[in-house]
Amino acid sequence: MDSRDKVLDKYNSKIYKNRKEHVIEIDGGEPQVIAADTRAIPGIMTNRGCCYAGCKGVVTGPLKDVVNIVHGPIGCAYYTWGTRRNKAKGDENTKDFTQYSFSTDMQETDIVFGGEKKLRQAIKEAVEIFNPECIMISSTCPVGLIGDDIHAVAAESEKLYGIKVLAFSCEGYKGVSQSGGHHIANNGLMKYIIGTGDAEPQKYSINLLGEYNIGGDGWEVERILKRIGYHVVSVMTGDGSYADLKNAHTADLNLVQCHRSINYIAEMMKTKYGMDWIKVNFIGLESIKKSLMDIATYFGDPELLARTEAVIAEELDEIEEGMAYYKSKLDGKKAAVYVGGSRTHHYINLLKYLGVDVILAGYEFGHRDDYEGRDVIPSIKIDADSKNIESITVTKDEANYKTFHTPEKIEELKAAGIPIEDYQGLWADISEGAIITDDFNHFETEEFLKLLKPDIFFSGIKDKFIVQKSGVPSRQLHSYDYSGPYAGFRGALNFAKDITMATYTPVWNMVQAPWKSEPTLVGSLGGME
Ligand code: CFM
Repeated sequence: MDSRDKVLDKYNSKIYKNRKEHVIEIDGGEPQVIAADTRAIPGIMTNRGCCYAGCKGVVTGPLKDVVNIVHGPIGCAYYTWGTRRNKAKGDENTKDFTQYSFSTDMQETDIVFGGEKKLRQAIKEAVEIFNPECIMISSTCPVGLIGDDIHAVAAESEKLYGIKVLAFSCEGYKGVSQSGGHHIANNGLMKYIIGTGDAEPQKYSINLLGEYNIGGDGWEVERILKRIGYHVVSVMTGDGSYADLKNAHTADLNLVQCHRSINYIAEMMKTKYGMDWIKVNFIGLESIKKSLMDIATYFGDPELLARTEAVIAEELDEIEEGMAYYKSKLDGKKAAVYVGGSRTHHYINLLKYLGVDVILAGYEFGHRDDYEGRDVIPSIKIDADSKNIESITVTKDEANYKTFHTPEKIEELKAAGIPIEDYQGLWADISEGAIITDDFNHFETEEFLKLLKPDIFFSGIKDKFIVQKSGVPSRQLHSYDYSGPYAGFRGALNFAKDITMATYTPVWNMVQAPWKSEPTLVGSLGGME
């Protein structure tokens, strides 16, 4: 029996039937189909979050000049505040409210008699104290259950205060994971914000989508892009702002880092404004080089291409010695990588470069296209849960529609390997023999850990400590623990250093429960010791 079968064999027949579709072993033959984006089994310790977490926690929360009011009990606001490490900095033109956690703090009486009054009061206070240009309201579970009309309150407040007020019906229970919340947030930003600004278009301007500035990743990517000569109109949404987002439609090209959380905006902007998008990955040296060259090739200016090559060479030069050292320390190690919906793929290239093989991997809430590539999208079954999430249709904006290239030129660029409106998914880079578990749970994590014995385990706070207690070092790939950035050239060096430190720390060999080596109960029976 191989490892996959050994783990699945421990389930009862009902659960086995479900999980066997989600756990697969990569073998080079036929393209493999995985079950994804379906309901987790009740009672299983899944690592997923909720719809509200995807909307407020991931997409709208990082917008720094927005007062994000969480309409609900205090815990929902508190636990989506700060822990994701989406860094932001205000300046003389842009306010930064990310240091505050805004909540209506619903109590039992609000649940019984309705919470709209309290929400109106919260908006009033926020306007009086902080004077924001934009407020976003996110619903938590009880709000949906009692039927507070947050959209009506938003519309009324918008008139009353003359500012933008958006409401998101992203109750935690909607959909099967945080993925539904991404979609809801994308819809709101697209409907009410993108395209409302009047900035003048600039040369070689881009939007960076699906980059949330975790541990400063976005800042590092922006530094490189600006060095080459691009004008970054907006970043969605790490260290992003309402002020920048309004003008996103003026850019020439959308770069998509996290496909899972934001492909909706990329697609809608293509339809509405004619803007192409390309899939990029700024994690791992080979990926960064390819992404930067792809962007320059898209614009097609020889000067820009030359400048890109020069910047790549200089940036590589800076980290070369360090990377070679860490590579010599890490070569031959094995890793498990379990993240949300795109990082698992993003880190494979960097790990490979360092000589680390990914033997176990998975997503919490990826869809089939995140594993198998966008070609499978037409064949994905729409079920009741996905229908529960609104999918909006946008139409051409005649006034702002522009295309950078002719359809012929686009075909030519695609044929040259530029991933225009394309994403190949995790399958493109995962090693033969690796085990993939979709919507991974704690039971499978522990069982595979015992069988496959990776040298390092990349995951999040929910399983970090179980893994470490079993003697395997773990780094959080969601928050980077207290480190970062990991994106860009300098980020790659930070990453290599952190995982070298983790794997060479002798403490992991000393982690053993005391009762495994010495008796913890001492007693006597009938006078005998
Ligand atoms: Fe995109 Fe993300 Fe991810 Fe994600 Fe996330 Fe995250 Fe993630 Mo945690 S937006 S899908 S919902 S890359 S918070 S910054 S690390 S699970 S793999």
